[in-house]
Amino acid sequence: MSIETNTPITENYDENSIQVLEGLEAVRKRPGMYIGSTGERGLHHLVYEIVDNSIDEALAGYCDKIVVELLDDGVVRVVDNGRGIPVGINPQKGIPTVTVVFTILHAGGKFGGGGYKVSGGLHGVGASVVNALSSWLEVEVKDGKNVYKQRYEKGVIVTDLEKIGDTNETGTTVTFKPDGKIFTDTTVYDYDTLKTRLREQAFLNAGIRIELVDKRTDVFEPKSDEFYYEGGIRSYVDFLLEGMKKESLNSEVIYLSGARGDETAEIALIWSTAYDTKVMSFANTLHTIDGGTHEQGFKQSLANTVNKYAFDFKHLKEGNPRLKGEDITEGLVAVVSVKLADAQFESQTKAKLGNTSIGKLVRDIVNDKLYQFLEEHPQEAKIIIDKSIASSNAREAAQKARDATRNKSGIGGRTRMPEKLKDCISNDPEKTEIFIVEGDSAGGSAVEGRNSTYQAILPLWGKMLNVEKARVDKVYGNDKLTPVVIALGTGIGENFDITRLRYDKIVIMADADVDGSHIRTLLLTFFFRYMPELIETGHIYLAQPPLYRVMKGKTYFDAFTEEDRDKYIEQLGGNVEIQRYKGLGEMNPDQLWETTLDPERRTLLRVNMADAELADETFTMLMGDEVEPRRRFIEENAVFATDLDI
Ligand code: TSJ
Repeated sequence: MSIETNTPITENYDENSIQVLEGLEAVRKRPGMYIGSTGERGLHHLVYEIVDNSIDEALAGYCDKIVVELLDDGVVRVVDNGRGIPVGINPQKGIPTVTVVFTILHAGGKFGGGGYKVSGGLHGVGASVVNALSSWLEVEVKDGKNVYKQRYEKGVIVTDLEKIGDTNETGTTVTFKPDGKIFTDTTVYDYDTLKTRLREQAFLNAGIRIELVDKRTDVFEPKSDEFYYEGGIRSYVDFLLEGMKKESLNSEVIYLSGARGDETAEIALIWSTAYDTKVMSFANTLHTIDGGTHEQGFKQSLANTVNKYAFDFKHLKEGNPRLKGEDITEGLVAVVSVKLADAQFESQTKAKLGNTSIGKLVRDIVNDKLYQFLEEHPQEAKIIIDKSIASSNAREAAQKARDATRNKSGIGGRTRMPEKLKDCISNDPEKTEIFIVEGDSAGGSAVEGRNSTYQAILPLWGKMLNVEKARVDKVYGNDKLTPVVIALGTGIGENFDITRLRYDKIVIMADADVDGSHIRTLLLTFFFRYMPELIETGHIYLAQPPLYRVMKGKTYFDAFTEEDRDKYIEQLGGNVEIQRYKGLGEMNPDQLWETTLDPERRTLLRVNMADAELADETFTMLMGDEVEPRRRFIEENAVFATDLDI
């Protein structure tokens, strides 16, 4: 049965109806113009277009639950418990509003009671596009009294809006099957892609419950997820932090928000031990991948506010340089979410917000409220400022090393090698090795004991550092690493070029004591942060000098661990002589060759990324202010070792 007030559409084919057909015809002719692509992305976009409408209803305060179901045959169903799309006759078009929504291009969001106050550039426009690109689509509306239903095929009405039952509930259900003739690559939805997007929407709209249910029986395991975050973007920041597997530096997420007129902005942020920055920005819950005024306003005012506080509260003295934005944002995890009536999107991908007023709102919020937060939480403020200063030091050290390599590799001339480097004769980068040796005396023995054709020696730090006193960050924060960078030849950071590597194996040779561990940690951290490709391609090794020599008559074994030592004692039937090697510095050249340098007899440990990451964490810990973990490190004297390479 059809509703009484409604004249059957078929009897009403006037100019409007022709426009309708022409409009949706255009969508089918050039789908890419409306949904970006007809590939996998476009296919998923259909779901977002529909769900966005339910989210708008939730933002308007009338809906708190949205369910997305994946059904057999590529069919998707979206259900919400909002007011239901209005079924009354639209005065301009003379047909039910719900029919307008699905058959007239760009009708969404601007129909009914004036649409929504806050609506994204794309929100609400998509229902007719989805309809046009679906082999069929059915909408059901519950208005608290009746259940209405209408069906379309390729955007064309095939049944009038009919009453199909009674109800005391309200809500909208849309079920559709994307047209395989349009989506020629694939019509199979990827659960995880939808999951990521729906979770994001739940974060951005605190208090909305979004459920994703995979009901496909053909190929897939049934699975489901439910997203509901009371904390909104605060929870999002926590979630991002968890995903990065880094520790937070602040005790909890900092949350700032404000509104002006019909514009609102909220910001959640926290600093972590990471070295990169993760700032995600959204406008009307759309991810602005290319940033825009809101994100730029955030970063600018963040830098200004932290600097202002640092100078006002004497963390920086008059005359000190300002902390740079990139140093302040190191380790930052933040979500910026703004809502505004008339969002303007720019850039090719339409993912950059252009409204200037919202940038100002964000700046004002950060300038006021973040400053206030820092004033009220001086310990948190100190953590943030210390982190920025450490980042600034590390950046300057890297810059120095970079400059050093650049200046010395001018056109025409060969790079001048560091004075300390005792290079090998061969320059075949497939066969040569460089030993980075701790201390001068070990360096001397190594130079004498090596195979000078293939083995180069680079002693670090003439006199052994008492690193415990010097603090690792002090070592890192100067140009002591420059000779290493120059000797390797690759450059660092974005200038890194592995084809210029001068040696096949880079071997860190340090004692098995605390100082040795510090040096391993330092070098591995440096390689990890500035030359990770060296580790990924397996060029970095740790030398394993033995700890004991177990002798009986003319027979002897070198032991690298205490277990090994005991094993050899047993093997030789006891009554043995045991020599303990105190350190590399105490070995004579022959001993060093036999035990540590000779490719036939030595043990090398190849460093992998996990080892280096661990070193990076250890380094961060050593740089930090906590005394207990430092003490523990010194006691345990960590060794980084995995793949055995003999
Ligand atoms: F995309 C869509 F149009 F197909 C769609 C819309 C799909 C789904 C699953 C839900 C919706 C939708 C629309 N949910 N809730 C609404 N709400 C309205 O359209 C609505 C209801 C009442 C009033 C009013 O002023 O009384 C205004 C609007 C816009």
